Amino acid sequence: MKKKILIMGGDGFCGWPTSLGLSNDGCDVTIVDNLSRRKIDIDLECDSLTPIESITKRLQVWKDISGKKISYYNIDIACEYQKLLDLIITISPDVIIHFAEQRSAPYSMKNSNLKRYTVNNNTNATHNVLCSIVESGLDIHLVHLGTMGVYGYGTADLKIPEGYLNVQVDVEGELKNLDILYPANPGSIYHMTKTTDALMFAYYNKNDNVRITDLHQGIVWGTNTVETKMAPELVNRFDYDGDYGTVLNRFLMQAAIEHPLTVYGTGKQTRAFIHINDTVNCIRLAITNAPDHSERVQIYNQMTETHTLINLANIVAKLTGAEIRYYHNPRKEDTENTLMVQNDSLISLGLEPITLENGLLSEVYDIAKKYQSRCDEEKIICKSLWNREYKVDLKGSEKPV
Ligand code: NAD
Ligand code: USQ
Repeated sequence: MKKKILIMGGDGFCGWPTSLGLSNDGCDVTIVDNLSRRKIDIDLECDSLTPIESITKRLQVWKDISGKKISYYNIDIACEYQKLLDLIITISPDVIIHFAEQRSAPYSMKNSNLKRYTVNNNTNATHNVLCSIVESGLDIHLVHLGTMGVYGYGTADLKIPEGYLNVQVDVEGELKNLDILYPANPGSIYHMTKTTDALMFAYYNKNDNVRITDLHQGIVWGTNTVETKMAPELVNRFDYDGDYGTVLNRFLMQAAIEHPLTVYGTGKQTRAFIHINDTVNCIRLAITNAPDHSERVQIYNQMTETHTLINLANIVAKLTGAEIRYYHNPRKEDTENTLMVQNDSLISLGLEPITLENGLLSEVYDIAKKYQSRCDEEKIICKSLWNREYKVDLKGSEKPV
C-alpha cells in the first residue's frame, strides 16, 4: 500500500501502532497530535505503565530502524482550524484517519469542566476535520474511530447491525422499509460525543459526498504490535489508572502487582473486545476498501468477541492466580446485559480475529510484570462517579454488589 496518510491523534494508544504499521507498509505517514493525552497524564499525576518516549525521540528511533520518515505537526485540531486546513492542502492526503478525541468515559464524567472539555474537543475536532476536507476541495477518504458504545449495550436480543437498522414503517396502511441510523444510546458524555460525530458524518456525506468509514470499535486490549516491539523506545502506551485504563488491560496489570481484580457491580455486564493488532489490521482494510462518492457512510463494527466482565476476571484469575473482588459500580449502566454484534464486514474483507485464546493475554501480563515498579497503586481505584449519589469504593467485597 502506497498512500499518503494523515493521522490525527497518531501519538495515542491506537494511533501510534497504526502510524508505524502503515509507515512499514510503505505509506507516506504524517502525524498530527496536540499531545493533550500526555498533558492529561500530568494533570492526573499518572503515567503510562510502559515508559513512553517523547514524540520526537519515537520518530527518530523509527527512522533509524526502518529508514522511513514520519512527519509530525503539533496542531489542536479542535481549535486551530486554519493550521489544519493549510496542512491538509499542503500534504494533499489520500486518507485521513481520525483518532484525535478525548476517549475516556470516566474522565468525561469527572466534573463539569471535563464534560465541557470532552464535548468541545471531540465535536469540534470532528467537525473541523469534515469542514476542512470540504474546504480543501480534495478527494479524501475519512476513516474515523467510533465506538460500540454508540448503540448502548442492551439489545433486546437483537444482533446489533453494522450502523443501520432496517425498520418497517406504516404509511397510511402500507408497510415501507427504511434503513435508519441505529438509535443512539450513549452511556457517558464521551460516548455521547461519538453519537454526535455519527450525525455529522451522515450530514457531510449527504451534502458534500465526503467518503467516510466509521469504525465502531469495541474495547481495545493488548499493548504491542510488530512495529512497536522493534525497539524499547517504540513501546506503546499502557493505561492502567481508574480513568483511562480499560478493563482487560487493567485486570492483567492488577494481577501482575497482586491487586484484586476490580469487577464493578455484578460483573454480568457484557462488552465487545478487540486486540490492538486487529485495530491496525481493520484500519488497513478500511483504507483499501474505501466507499465511493455515491455511497452512504460505511459503518463497520470493529470487534472480534464479547465477554461478561466476570468471565474476563475468571480467565485472568485462572491464568495468574489473582483474587477477584466486586466494587460498587461508579457508572450508571445496566447491571447485566446480553450483547450480540454483527461483525461480518471486516471479516469478509479478510480480518482474521485475534481472540483471548490466541495466547496474547500472557504477553500483556508479562509487560505489566516487567513495568510493575512504575505502577502507582493509588491510581487504580476509579474515583470518577456518574452520579452525585454514588460513592468511591476503596475496598470492594467478595460478593457481587
Ligand atoms: P488516546 O487518548 O490514547 O489517543 C488520542 C490521541 O489524540 C492522543 O494522542 C491525543 O493527544 C490526541 N488528541 C486528542 N484531542 C486532540 C486535538 N484536539 N487535536 C489533536 N490531537 C488530539 O486514545 P486511543 O485509545 O488511541 O483512542 C483513539 C480513538 O479510538 C478515540 O477516538 C477513541 O474514541 C477510539 N476508541 C478507542 C478504544 C480503546 O479501547 N482505546 C476503543 C474504541 C474506540
Ligand atoms: N469495568 C470494571 N472494572 C474496571 C474497569 C471497568 O468492571 O476496573 C467495567 C465498566 O463498568 C464497563 C466495562 O468494564 O462496564 C468497560 O469499561 P472500560 O473502561 O474498559 O471501557 P469503556 O469505558 O466502555 O471505554 C473504552 C474506551 C472507549 C471506547 C469503548 C468501547 O476507553 O474509548 O469507546 O471502550 S465500548 O466499550 O465498546 O463502547
